[in-house]
Amino acid sequence: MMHKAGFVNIIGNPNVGKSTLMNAFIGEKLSIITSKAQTTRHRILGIVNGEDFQVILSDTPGIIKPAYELQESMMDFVKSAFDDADVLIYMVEIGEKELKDEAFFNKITNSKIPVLLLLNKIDTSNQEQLEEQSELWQSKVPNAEFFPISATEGFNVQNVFDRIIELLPESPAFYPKDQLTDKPERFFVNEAIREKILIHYKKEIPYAVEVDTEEFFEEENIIRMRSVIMVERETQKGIIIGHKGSALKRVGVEARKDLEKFFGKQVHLELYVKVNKNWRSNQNQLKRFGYNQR
Ligand SMILES: Nc1nc2c(ncn2[C@@H]2O[C@H](COP(=O)(O)OP(=O)(O)OP(=O)(O)O)[C@@H](O)[C@H]2O)c(=O)[nH]1
Ligand SMILES: [Mg+2]
Repeated sequence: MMHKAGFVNIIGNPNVGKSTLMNAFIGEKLSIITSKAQTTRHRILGIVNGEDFQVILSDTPGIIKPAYELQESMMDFVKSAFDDADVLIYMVEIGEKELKDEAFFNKITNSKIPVLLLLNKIDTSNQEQLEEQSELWQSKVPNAEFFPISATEGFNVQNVFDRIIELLPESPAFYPKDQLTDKPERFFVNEAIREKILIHYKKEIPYAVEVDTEEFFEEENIIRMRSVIMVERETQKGIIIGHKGSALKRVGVEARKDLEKFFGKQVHLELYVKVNKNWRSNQNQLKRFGYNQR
């Protein structure tokens, strides 16, 4: 029996639905999803295994012009996604006009590997807009195969997946067949907490936050976790905690519910908040949090 395997890397502007698509392929909430841009900060592998295939998907941060070290490192993850791709998924959304970063855009249009151009969120458009946008994007990326999709509604998602399998090279599996991701359990704890922070706090707060899970201890009937929420300034610490700790409590309760679903087990989650001055611009801190590969 022929076995196919390879890397399928999803790139595009912030907030277009890259993580939503990856989760749809996996059938699990592996990547966090919010309505805010820059939700994803890492390159996250999601592996779909079949008897005769292994699709290794990469969810990546949305493409931006980096303004500080953290964002530089986020864009390094995007660059790395070009290096090992067997199939590139370039995702755009209804209403989007362009990819602002010209260098990345040229890489896509000059790509030697197959590119699938996905126009997402078509559930939000009418027929006329859909036709106009389809034409626009096909002419911008003529080397790509085009699919209008809705990642939330599942429209065309299976067809894209079938095409991916066709395009994959013949190869043995790269990872054990029961493996779902490359990230450790603690990573998903950090992300669940960060998602609630993205949802509940305004302006710069979510972007100044990093989460580090210091303890992850699995007992027979419960997993005990302790995580620290890091902010850049003292004032941000107060905002995260909120009046009598109410805001922090909400984050804890909601993250715990998600984590119980994710791990299929009861979870005890302890949260505390710490100031870590300017961690976003500090190479050593970034390395510690798994960002800087430079
Ligand atoms: N209407 C509609 N909304 C969608 C669709 N796909 C994703 N969304 C929404 O778009 C928002 C962003 O989705 P994400 O999956 O987080 O987008 P992303 O590209 O991973 O974003 P970053 O990680 O910030 O780059 C969320 O509110 C999703 O629910 C879709 O097909 N239709
Ligand atoms: Mg994302």
